[in-house]
Amino acid sequence: MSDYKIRNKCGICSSTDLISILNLGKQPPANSLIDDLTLLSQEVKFPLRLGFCKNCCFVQLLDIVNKEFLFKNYLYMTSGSKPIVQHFNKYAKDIHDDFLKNDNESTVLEIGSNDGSLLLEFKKLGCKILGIEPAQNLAKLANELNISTQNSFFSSNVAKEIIKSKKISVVVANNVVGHIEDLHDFMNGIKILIGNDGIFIFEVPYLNDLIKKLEFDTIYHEHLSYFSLLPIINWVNQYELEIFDIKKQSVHGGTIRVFITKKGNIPQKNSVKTFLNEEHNYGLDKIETYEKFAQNVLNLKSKLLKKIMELKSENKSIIGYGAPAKGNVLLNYCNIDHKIIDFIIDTTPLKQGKFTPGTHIPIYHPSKMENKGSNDVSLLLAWNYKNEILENEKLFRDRGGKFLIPIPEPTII
Ligand code: DWN
Repeated sequence: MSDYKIRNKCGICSSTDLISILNLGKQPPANSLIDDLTLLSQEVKFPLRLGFCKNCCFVQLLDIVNKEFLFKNYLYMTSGSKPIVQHFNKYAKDIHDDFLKNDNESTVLEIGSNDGSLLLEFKKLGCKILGIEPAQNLAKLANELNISTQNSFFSSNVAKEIIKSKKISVVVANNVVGHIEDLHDFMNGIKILIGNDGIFIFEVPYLNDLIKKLEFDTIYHEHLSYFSLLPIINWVNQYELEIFDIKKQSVHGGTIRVFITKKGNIPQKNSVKTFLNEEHNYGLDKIETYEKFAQNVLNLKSKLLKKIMELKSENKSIIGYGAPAKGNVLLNYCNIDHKIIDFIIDTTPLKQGKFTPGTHIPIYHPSKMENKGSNDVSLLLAWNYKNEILENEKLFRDRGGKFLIPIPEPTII
């Protein structure tokens, strides 16, 4: 099968009335870090265009890269970012308190369980757990940590096999649903797993935040879907399921935690209507909102490049802080490469010693930055952890080091 194809119909309503709203050019897959610069001839790039369905308002990629290519060996590790591990600790406690307190029999299943960071928190609370993780390297790591993990992609057939031997009370999927190509087989599988009284809880980046805060770098080939409530309601209703609650989270630039169950099983909270009203008021159902967003992204790009050129003219040394997937989208879209950025530091062992895709910037352990200071600027590629990182890098800043925050407005602090 080819590594890439063009979407010709909406992933939720199957309409062909799709239009392109933002074109980020040809980009390498955002997590396809390079081991060896002598192999650049093997580097691949694919078109990266965001589309809008005029029938159901679902925002989705128009260019689909084969999931085997993207996820079979995966370098993003949840445990690489302490703030996310802390977020998952609270997440597990909240779900346990609200839905699992008196249930020691059934199982918490996580789809896209990565290195098992969240399931470990449920295990500490006494829950039975099972992970489904397609990346061989991560599934192996989780099983070595005694987090029971099945190494496969999720599908309705996988769901049918699981319920033969397990009662599932809660299914969670964090920053995964946006990665799913066949949303209908996925939701059919969810319906099979949760039955009449189970619940499905998923967390995804919120389209409202992406548009309002110009988080264009979170648009990459792994993220096929960009969710607002309106299309989600259309999607789950097709499976006699419904949203009974929705909660805003601050991680990853702003996410929503969506709670789903069988229609009529749990009374719907007011939160659903509140979110729907806000989306309508902001215009997430209008093409003009996205046309303005695309123009704002172009303006941001020129402002960022202007700031960087000013710093280079002052002979400042610029380093990259964090090697997130989104960082590679920003660097490639703005053509900021190894000739501008000296190196990048990142806490994830799997990323250290590699190079960024398309821009070929070397990635090192954070210790590489230890003696940086007065003539140095850190381009904060992991801007979603700004507060934690500014706190952790007090020494760098006390030595006169500056941070350039690229999103939502290029700012030096
Ligand atoms: O959807 C996805 C999101 C949730 O996670 C995945 N498709 C891929 C991934 O996206 P990302 O790579 O943009 O996620 P993060 O968590 O924003 O990546 C942060 C990067 O920065 C990690 O590689 C860890 C690193 N980091 C660091 O070097 N120093 C993080 C922190 C907090 C730090 O202090």
